[in-house]
Amino acid sequence: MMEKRAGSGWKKALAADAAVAAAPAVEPRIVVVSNRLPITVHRSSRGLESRRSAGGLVSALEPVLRKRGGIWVGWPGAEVSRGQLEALTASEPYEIRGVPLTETEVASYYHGFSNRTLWPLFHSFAGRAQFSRRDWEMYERVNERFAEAAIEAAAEAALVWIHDYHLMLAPQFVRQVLRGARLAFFLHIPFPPYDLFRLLPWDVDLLRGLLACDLVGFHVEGYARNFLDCAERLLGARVDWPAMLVEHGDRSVQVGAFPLGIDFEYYEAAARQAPRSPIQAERVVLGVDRLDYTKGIPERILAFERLLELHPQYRGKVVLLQLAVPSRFQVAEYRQLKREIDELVARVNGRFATASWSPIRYLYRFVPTERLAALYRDAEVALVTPLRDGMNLVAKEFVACQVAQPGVLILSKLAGAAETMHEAIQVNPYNIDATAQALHRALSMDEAERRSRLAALRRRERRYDVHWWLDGFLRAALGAPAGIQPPTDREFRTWLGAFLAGYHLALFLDYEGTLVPAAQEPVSLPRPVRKALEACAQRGDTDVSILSGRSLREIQALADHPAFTYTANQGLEIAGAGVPPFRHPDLSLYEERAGPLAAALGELCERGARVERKGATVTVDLSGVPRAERPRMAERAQVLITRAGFQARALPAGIEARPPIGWDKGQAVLYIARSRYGPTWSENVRLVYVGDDHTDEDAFRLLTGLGITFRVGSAETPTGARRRLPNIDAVRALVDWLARRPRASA
Ligand code: ADQ
Repeated sequence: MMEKRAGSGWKKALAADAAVAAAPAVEPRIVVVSNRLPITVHRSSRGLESRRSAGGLVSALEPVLRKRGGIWVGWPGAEVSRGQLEALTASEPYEIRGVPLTETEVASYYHGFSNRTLWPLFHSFAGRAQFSRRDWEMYERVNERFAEAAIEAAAEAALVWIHDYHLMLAPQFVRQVLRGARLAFFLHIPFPPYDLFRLLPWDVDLLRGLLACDLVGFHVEGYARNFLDCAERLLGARVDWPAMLVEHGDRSVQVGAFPLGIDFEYYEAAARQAPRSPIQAERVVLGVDRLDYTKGIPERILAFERLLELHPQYRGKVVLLQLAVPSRFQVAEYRQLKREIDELVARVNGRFATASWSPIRYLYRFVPTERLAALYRDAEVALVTPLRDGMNLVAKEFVACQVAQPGVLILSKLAGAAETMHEAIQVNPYNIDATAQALHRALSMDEAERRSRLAALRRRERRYDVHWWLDGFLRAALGAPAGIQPPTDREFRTWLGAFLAGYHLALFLDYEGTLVPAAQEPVSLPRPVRKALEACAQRGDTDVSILSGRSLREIQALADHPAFTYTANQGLEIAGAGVPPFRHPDLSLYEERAGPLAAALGELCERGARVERKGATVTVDLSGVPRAERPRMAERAQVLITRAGFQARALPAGIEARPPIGWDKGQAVLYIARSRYGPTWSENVRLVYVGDDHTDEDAFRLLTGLGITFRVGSAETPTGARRRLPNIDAVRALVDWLARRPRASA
């Protein structure tokens, strides 16, 4: 049967809460998306049954949905039909929608990528993380499925709010369909520092997944900063550190710390109403956790053993009561951990137990909230010592339930909760001796000190409860979206100042999409850009090269300046200041062939494709074609391209025909560098390259480590460039700064 929170206590808690929580007058309808639903469905001999799901995420979100209504989308835990799930959840005050998953999907996406890769890595257990391409691919597919369910539920919602590490790609899939939706994400576990995060082979994919949101929230500022640092260093994204904004393509994403609280009033009321617990007569040190290696249960048992060794006065008097709710039993490490704890408990009990006393009482089961509240209330010490924890709600639940004799909280420094719960006795859980000493200190602390510490902890948790958290998060998620800020001189200085100091600069700029808008009709260089480029060229320490897919004649006429060097036909033709003219010997042949090929490909235009010919290159743009038809049309185009003797290259939404010559924009840049500055050019020349499309990616790849590269435009497309610039205006600002930058001697 489904376990419910105590009805009357709950209603009372809600009524009291309504008086204190500063909720907005009109509460926006929200769609919550998480891996687990608040109930887990099981199939047993009696048929389908549902049980309340255990864990921090459900503890946090349940009161929120109960209060506001809305839709909760998630995996029910077993294969059930929509109708069956509706019947099982009919009494809930909000709608529940299931995302059905097969056993294979659960094995690979949930037990695999989520819990064998992300969970250990994000909790700083890099050695335990396994990296499997198959699991990753399943994670992608399942995230897409959650996104589809979210999209369906999002019709009238003000916000789609996606939760936790299982669904870090889902925002991107939702964004692809609902361009204008309000999307937010909250991570319930730590976000690791750059050095750990980049171990993940799919690091940038996850960043891009999250950056499809308007708001990305974390428990504490440290995690938010780690995330910004990764976005800046791995994606080359622009970060406004004081405002905690990160630019992603044409949007700014707000990042922030939103420390999660608990439903304080509810726990307090539950503790006041709960009957006497059987532990009231004993001195109890309490541990409450999901059975997880991050929770530090073995270390805690060892610390308790050490206490009994160092301070025999506690033998026969104090008990460690450890509750552990079963978790992720399908993952081998969790089964191994269970065995390890069983053995440890048996060993320590065997060592110290007497006929009337056992030092450790260990309950491996879910305990309903009313009973849990009584245990929290009657414990003398809560020993909350995770090795790493996003926040940890047990510490907070304990202080909320401490309504009788004041107890003491011992809290790991490595839990997010330690950032605010200053009055707890904080320990490093790996330091067994220090934890044993902390236990001694807690068990011998005088009442005045216990009372003052507890009062401060309770005051804070009462004030910053789950409703406060929700209001803050929703305000940020629904607030005005931050626009794109033009890059500042300070940023250019940070990115390029030291790199350029004392060197000659060879500046390479793509033309269409970088210096002028990409358009079908040729656009000549606007005056202000021309002036800035001229100013660069006149400095004497800077050479300007312009690159284009057009023919040499065309690009020379458009940019029109004798001081510039020109690279045309995607690098196959080079001419202009300072370099011997270059024309690839096969260019004419392919220019001739490109005309008929473009005409042949033109047939596809009837079905919505767009064919564009630039010199010897022909591009088929399929973005106007319905998604389902694209593969067939691309295949057809590929046949024509190959038959014409060209090389076909897949584009994100199309296909390109290019001469089958191992020469591209990157080769052209190196040709210019070598012929203009000699073979040892890198000793005194720095390369900066700015481009906006896939042909520039060849240059980005080749110039990695040799120069600084910028990709212009939406950050949703992957890039090999070192940094990104949001738009053409930002390119102009960069060129302006380069023209004004301090000289080497300055
Ligand atoms: P968890 O890792 O699940 O949550 P935590 O925050 O401590 O960790 O929440 C555990 C929840 O499960 C608590 O509400 C607790 O009462 C309950 N619980 C534990 N053992 C139980 C038992 N034996 N019987 C019944 N209930 C039990 C993740 C992150 C945390 C983060 C939360 C919320 O790992 O760091 O605080 O999400 O964001």
